[in-house]
Amino acid sequence: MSSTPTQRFGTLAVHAGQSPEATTGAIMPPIFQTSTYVQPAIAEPLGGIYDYARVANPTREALERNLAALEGGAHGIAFASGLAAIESVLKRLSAGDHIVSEENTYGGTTRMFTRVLSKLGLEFTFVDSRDSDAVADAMTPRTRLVHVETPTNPMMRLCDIARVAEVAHAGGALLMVDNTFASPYNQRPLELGADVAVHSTTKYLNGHSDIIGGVVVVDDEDLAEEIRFVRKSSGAVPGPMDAWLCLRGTKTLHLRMGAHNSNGLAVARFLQEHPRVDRVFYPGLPSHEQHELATRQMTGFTGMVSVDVGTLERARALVEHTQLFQLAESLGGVESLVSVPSLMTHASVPREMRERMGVTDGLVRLSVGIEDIDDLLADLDGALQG
Ligand code: P1T
Repeated sequence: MSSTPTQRFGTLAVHAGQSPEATTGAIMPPIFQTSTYVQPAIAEPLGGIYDYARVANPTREALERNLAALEGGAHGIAFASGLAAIESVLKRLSAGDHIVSEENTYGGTTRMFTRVLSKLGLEFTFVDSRDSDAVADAMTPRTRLVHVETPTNPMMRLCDIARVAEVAHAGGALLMVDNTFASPYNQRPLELGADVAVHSTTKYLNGHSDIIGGVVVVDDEDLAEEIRFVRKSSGAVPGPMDAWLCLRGTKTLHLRMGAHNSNGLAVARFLQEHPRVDRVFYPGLPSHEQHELATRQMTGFTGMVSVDVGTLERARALVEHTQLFQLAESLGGVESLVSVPSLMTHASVPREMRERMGVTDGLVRLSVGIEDIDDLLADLDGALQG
């Protein structure tokens, strides 16, 4: 079935980008587990593109069409990881170019910017993108890209995408939004004015904690071509089996996100009232300082909840006493996970930068899964008593 822009999200999740296989009618896209393709004549690949699987793979293309439809963009370009997807957009730039980045990104993104790409001559300024004036002030004549994450990992800070898109464009730069935490079910950056939406598909899009992957979604044909060129030249492609698994995951994205959103909100409300929790960071709570923006640019608030329990000892006690919430990095899978960002996902961020953003030793991050909510609340209550 081909999809049209008039179809709604759940229909796109199930069908977009896929049609029955021509020879047999197989309803699921085949896994084209091949590295190369036989060409009928020299340099005349079938379909004009199938010459080598780093360049083109039909399973990957089905995933890309599906993800582009979900993000409301024209082009999806899949990668071997979320970091490879982000990196591809920066690899379009040249030494001496300047990037303004939100300071509270995933720790691995900060590490790539400060310890890998800055060595190649790209220059970064890190800002608190909750404040669009801070973004504007950081722009220079050499700024080519503004990169934000919203909600941020792990502080759940928000960036006003429409406003910061205007700031970026006024300075002649593109806006890239890491939409991993929200998922396209809850937030669609391209519709708000961003030029690039990027994901770690490892998280909500795949949703089952069994692949590493990434995707870039853009509307602009020339930009898509540039990013495909970077991928072809650099090589960070996902394998066909992982592309197929992600495509299987996206078929239930709308159902899973509905459950993540409602469980996330219930956990946030419960922890907000809990005497052993000092602070809860969740954009869906009216107490979140950007709740008004959250309700304006998001339609749901995800299963990601961060809490400050005061000290590392208390954080340790909490994460070591949960039974259902498993202690692990990553997020967005059907099962609930818990982590201590200062020692895990954000350990590579310098302590001073970390603490300025609120990533204290007592901060605990929850990825609330889709289990029965009463069991999840009982698990957290028990661990907090322990
Ligand atoms: O792990 P990878 O697929 O390369 O994605 C990197 C990445 C990018 N953007 C965001 C917002 C992320 O959270 C991540 C990965 N994050 C974790 C592994 C984590 O536990 O936070």
